[in-house]
Amino acid sequence: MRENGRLTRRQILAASVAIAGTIPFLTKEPAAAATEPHAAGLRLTAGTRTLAVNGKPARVFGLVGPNGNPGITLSPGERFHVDLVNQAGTSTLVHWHGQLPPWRQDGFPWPQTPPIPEGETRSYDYAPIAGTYWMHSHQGMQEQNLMTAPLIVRSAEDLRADRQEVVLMLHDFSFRTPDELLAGLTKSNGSRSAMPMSGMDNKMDMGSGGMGAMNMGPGIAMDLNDIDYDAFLANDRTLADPEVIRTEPGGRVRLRLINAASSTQFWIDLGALSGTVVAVDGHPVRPVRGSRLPLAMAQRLDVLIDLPEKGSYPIFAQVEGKRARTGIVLASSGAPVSRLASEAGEDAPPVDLSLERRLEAAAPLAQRAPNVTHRVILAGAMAPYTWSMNGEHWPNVTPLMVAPGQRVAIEMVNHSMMAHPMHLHGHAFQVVAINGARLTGAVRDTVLVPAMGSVTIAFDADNPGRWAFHCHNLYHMMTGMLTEVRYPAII
Ligand SMILES: [Cu+2]
Repeated sequence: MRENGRLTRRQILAASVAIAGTIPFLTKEPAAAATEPHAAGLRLTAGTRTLAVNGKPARVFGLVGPNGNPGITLSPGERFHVDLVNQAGTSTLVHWHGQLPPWRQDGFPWPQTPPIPEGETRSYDYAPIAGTYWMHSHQGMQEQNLMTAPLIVRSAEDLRADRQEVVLMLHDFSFRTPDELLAGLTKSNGSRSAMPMSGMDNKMDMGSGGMGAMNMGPGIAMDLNDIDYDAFLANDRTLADPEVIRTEPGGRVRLRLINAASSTQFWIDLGALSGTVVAVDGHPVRPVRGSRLPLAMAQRLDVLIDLPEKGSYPIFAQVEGKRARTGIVLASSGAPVSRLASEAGEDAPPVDLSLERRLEAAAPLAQRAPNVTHRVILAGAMAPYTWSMNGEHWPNVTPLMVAPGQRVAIEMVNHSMMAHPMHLHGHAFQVVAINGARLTGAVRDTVLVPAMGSVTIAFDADNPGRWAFHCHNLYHMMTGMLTEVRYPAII
């Protein structure tokens, strides 16, 4: 079939079913559960699957829930009671991004919580927090190979609102392996013009526009897009063959956007529509209207959209610094869906904090001075390609110590020419300062620290354990930009 050139998505997916006999994920009976102390939870299977990307088959990982769909959706009040079955053909461990479980259930490979061997099952049981979350492997570079899925926890309010829920998960995709991509980034130690990746041509002239208070002067370049990807996916599909979601004329939609890309930030472009941002990273904010919304790696946005009477409406996600875009289409029944160009008319600007500055938590932290403030310098460069926190590279790091009951502030100061989406496990933090200017910002789990900028977050230390704190650009994380937030007396 490959000799015939590009295949249709349908042909590729049909072929993948035809060869299912060779795919353990589709054929093997579940291994006996190694740890099943009580009633079975929802079954979540880590496995592999085939996508059609640019007319070619692509073998990737996947996380399939009890109804055969990616990930898990929980009803209001339902516990996160899940049996994770590893049929991925290798050991794995899955992190419930943004959720606040006891630390041993967080899915980070600490010595105390090793990965799950192939064929085994591990059970999880905790009270989830409502909102738009996601799950991804935290083992090796499986996340880069799309071991990611939505984790949606619906609230009673969601049910009452009676809105059509649409999940849009974004990915960056390469036919090269993550190992090849990482090797390409790290092998160069010369000038950036010697770098093998074409992504290097995406330096943006910051000039005097856009970055406001940073005042870096004209001609100073900011680095975007470490990797030149082959495709950008929205719900596993490109804009050449987008998912079309049928809506009612005049329908009311809650769009749950998840940036699950490894190394790409997007501008969400609602096209002819406008929306109201009501939550970020699962946590409610005071409503903010908008039609172009920045979305850093690992972040989520909940956007309410009231559709016009009838028609078809693309929802685009455009890559920062590029014209490339992906997306889905919301179309009322019978409305024709026209072909969409995979490139916008011009490059998107760098993803920035323009939205972050406007956000206010619906439920802010109580007013309180921090008991401890940690200052963390984010540093690194494209050549040599290494990234650090306070000059240290994972795993050779000094934990940031916090104690139960403390109000903790972390001031992140970016000494590099690249923005870093910083994610703290096990805690929801509030954004309390941007470039030194105080604000009562959003409560969330991932915040972008712009090139040469600073962001301060605050949280209450209420979840004792060992917690990863890292850049969610996965190639930055893999080359050192990860540390630990740790409580005393954890063994
Ligand atoms: Cu980073």
